[in-house]
Amino acid sequence: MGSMRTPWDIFCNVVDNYGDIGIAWRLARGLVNEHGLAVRLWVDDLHVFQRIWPAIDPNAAEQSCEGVTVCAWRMPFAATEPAQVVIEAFGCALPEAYLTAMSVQSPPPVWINLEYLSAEPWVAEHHGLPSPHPRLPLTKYFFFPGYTPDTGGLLAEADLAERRAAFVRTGSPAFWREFGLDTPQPDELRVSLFAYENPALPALLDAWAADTRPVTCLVPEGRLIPQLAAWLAVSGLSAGELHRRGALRLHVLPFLNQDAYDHLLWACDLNFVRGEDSCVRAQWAARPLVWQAYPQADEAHWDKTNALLVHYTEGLDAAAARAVSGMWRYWNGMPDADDMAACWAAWRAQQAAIERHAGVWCERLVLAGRLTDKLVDFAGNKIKFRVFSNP
Ligand code: TRH
Repeated sequence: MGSMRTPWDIFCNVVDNYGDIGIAWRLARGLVNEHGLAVRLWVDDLHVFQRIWPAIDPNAAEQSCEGVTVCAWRMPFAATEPAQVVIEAFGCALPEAYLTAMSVQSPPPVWINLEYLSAEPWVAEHHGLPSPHPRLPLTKYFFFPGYTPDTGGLLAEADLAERRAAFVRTGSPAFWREFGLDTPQPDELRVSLFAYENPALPALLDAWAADTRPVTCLVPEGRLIPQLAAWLAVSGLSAGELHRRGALRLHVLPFLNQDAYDHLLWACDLNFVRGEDSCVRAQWAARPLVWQAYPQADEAHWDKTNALLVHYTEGLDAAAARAVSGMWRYWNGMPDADDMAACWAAWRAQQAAIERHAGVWCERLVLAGRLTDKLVDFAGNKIKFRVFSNP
């Protein structure tokens, strides 16, 4: 065990969609860029990774990308010396061989399970709790991201606000041109739409088509395409296509890399986002958003939606708060939501207040703290404690 140890290993099992790898990749980049750490990122599906970061070679067993060592997580897992800090993203279950190797190290690595983000109040109580392994002399700690200072905070680069401000000042005309679009007309609303299949979609598109002002909707290629094609009554849709229905112009964009997707969020007036990472990025964009929570069988996502709504609408006047909640609730299929035409009309009536609030909210989010800093501190404290308890 005398060789150099890679300081951090992150394990990511792509369950579905892009959130697992989206978050693991953002975290890995942050640890390298901002904390100068050596990071190995183990990913079991490099094809999905390549969608959000096209420089990734899906066939490479090991590659260096943006200063991160990206390793294909293949089974059986080759003998590997564990890192000092091991991040298990979303309870992905580390390979047995790697766990065994961790257990014979002295002192053992700091083992952290990075959990899903939720605004629910129980998160703060569970953040940082230890869980001893039932067999091996190892302890896993639960690290919960969250919206309050007593949680693990939110992923954000240190220069995010600065980069966004620079883009907003000068960058959006070039961004629009890249996709063959002009800069928006003064009365035009530009909306990005990233969502799971959603029974509420046709009613939303109807509301936009019937709007009194132009609405341009930008949809990166993905799961919504069949539903959009059905609404447009066309046989299929691909990137680059433009369709008009009433006040609505609908553009299909290629799926963007993770950084370009940020630009889309910064350039739009309203962003429909989903899951976890795009939702947080839309909040950092300081623009109004409508969130579709990752659907769960027992409707647990309604609790998550309501919990974030409670936080998010704090400080908004009653009519604007109702307008935001109305859209979010309808979009998440909640049973007591108003119909979409009424929700959209209410949102439009409150648009200015909702826009102002998005900026205030973004400033408030800073108080939760940055997840990378908090994770590095958390791991550092465990390492210190370990040194003192195992001299
Ligand atoms: O893809 P998602 O639905 O991921 C989900 C959630 O994380 C959910 O909580 C989890 O349980 C499930 O996966 C398994 O949504 P999310 O979290 O917003 O992740 C999308 C990622 O894709 C995000 O990092 C942004 C990125 N993205 C691009 O890079 N380019 C694009 O064009 C778009 C639309 C997204």
